[in-house]
Amino acid sequence: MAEQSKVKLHGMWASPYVKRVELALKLKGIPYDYVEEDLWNKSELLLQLNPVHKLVPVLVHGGKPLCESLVIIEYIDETWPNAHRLLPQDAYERAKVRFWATFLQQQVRNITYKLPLYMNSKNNLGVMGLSDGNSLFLYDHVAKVIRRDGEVQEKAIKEVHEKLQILEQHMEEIFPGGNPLVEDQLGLLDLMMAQTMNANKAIEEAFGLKLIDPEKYPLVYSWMTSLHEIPVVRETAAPSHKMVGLLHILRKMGLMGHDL
Ligand SMILES: N[C@@H](CCC(=O)N[C@@H](CS)C(=O)NCC(=O)O)C(=O)O
Repeated sequence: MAEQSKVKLHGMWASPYVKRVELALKLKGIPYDYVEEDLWNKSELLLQLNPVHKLVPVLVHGGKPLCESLVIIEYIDETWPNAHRLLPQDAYERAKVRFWATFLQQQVRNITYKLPLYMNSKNNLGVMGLSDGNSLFLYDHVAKVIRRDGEVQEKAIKEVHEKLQILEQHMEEIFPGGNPLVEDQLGLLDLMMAQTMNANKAIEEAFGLKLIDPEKYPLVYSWMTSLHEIPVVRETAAPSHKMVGLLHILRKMGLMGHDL
């Protein structure tokens, strides 16, 4: 491939933000090279590519970097418009998708975890297959559910449910006429939620906690489960044994008081 059209994605294996971008590239059929970043010990290159936020994902197209997952996905959609549209063509529908994308984006915040501290005292990361010195990220409220006990955990569980309730109430507005949920019609909002069921399953396996209750949130649950069944989503998901291992470490660290 000519240098000016090469695509490179800098990411981290567990990052839901990176996974969205990977999905966009795969759905469009765009060949790309993947570079796994050590977020605890960030490379000079990553700092140069994303000097403002210093986060992954970073997409480099023809040598030019782009940061922020939603910005990157819109760029991908506009640069390769002929394959698999990710945003609606109609301006009003596109604005609505952006509204909900912003809502979903505002519900998440990355957390940075100083894994090496834990690794030095317990040295058990090899078992999980994690590289030395990675930082780890999860949805904010969910992270509190995992890493806390007692009242803080109860409050975090309540917050997760409030967010899910808002989504459930608006599902018909978000997907007027239903969401076909077939691979060739996945859109931006699907990409944003694509890893949620994977994380939900890992949380249930690790701690027996059911966060997305199918009875309380039938529409959201069915959206998440159908998404999770789509082959490209499954292929892109982080391996569940690694996710479960990661969750156990996050909880141990949280309970030991290693905080952000
Ligand atoms: N708003 C950013 C969030 C990206 C983000 O939080 N990336 C995390 C990985 S999940 C990261 O690079 N964290 C490194 C750090 O916090 O130092 C996006 O949508 O791309």
